[in-house]
Amino acid sequence: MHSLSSILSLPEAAQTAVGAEVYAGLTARPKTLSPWLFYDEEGSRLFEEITELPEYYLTRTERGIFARHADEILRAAAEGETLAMIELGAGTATKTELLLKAAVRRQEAVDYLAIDVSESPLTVAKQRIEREIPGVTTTPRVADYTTGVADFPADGKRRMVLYIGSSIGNFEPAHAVKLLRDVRAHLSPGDQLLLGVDRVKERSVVVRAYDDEAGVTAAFNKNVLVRINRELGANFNPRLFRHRARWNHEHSRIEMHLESLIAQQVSIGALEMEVKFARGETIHTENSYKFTGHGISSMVERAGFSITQCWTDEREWFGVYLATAV
Ligand code: AVJ
Repeated sequence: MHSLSSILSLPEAAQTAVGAEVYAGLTARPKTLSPWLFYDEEGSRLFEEITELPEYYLTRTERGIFARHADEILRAAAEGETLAMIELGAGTATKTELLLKAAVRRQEAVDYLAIDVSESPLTVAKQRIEREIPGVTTTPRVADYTTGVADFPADGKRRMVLYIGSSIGNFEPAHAVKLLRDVRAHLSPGDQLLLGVDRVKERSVVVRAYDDEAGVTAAFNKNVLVRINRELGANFNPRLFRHRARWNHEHSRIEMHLESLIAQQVSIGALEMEVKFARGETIHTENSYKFTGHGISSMVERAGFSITQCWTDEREWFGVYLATAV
C-alpha cells in the first residue's frame, strides 16, 4: 500500500489509465502488466496476425463452429424475438460477421454495438461490415469493459451479448465471474450471452499456440514495452527481454512473461520512476485460462445465467456456449 501523500505526489501521468496500470504493475512483486496494454494500434495489428498463425488454433476453430452453426445459434438465441447484438472486445469483428449474416437472414435490420479498448480495429470493422452486410448498423464504442460496462441500449429488443474469442480467459476466475455479473446487471431476464472459450487440451498444443515459430507472439508480448517507451517516455530495450510462454497446470492457464536477459535498470520518464530487473526476473503480462465443461458452467451460472446450449468442434478444442439471463 502507498500512503495518500505518496499517491498525491505522483506525476500526472500516473493518473492516466496507462500510467496508473504501469505504475501499479511495475512496483508490484512479482512485476505484472495487464494484458489490455497490448492493444495499441501495433498490438491490435499483431494480434490479428496471431489469429492467422498455423499454431494459433483458437480463432480458426471458433470460426469453424460459427461457419457450421451460426443459423442454429441465432435461432436458439432469438426464439422468435428480434435481437440487438452487443460485442465485448469486438476488435475487427471478422468472426462476428458469420453471426451478423445469420442475424440478417432472420431479421431485416440488426443493431450491432461493437465495444473495444482500441479504436483502430473498430473503425476497420464498421467500414467492412457496412460494405459487406447491408442491414447491419454498427455503433463503435471505445471503452474498457473490464472496469465496468456502460448500459446496452436495445430499445425493447432482446439483447444478445457476444463475448467470444476466449477473451474471458484473460481473467482470474473470481474476476471473470465479476465481469459476467456486471454484464448480467445490464441485461433483462431472457437476454442472451454467447461465450466462446478455449478448452483444456494437450499441453504442447497450447504452448505452441503462445510461442509460435515465426515469433509473432514474442513481438506482440514485447510490443507492450515499445508502447510504454512511446507513451510514458521509458527506455526499455525490447531486445534485452525474452518472450516466455509456460503452462501453469495448477491454475489451468498459459502464462506469458517477459524475462530480463540481464540485470538492468529502466527509467520511465513520465512516471519519474526507475525500475530494476534482476537477470532472469520476469514481468507477467498475460494469463490465458483454459476451461473444462464444468468450469464453464459454474462460472456462467454463478454470474446469473443459465446455459441452454453449446457447440464445439470435432476435437472439442473450443466451446461456444449460449446462456440466458435468469
Ligand atoms: C485475445 C485473450 C483470447 O489469450 O489467446 C494471443 C490473446 N495472447 N496470443 C489469447 C493472445 C497471446 C488471446 N485473447
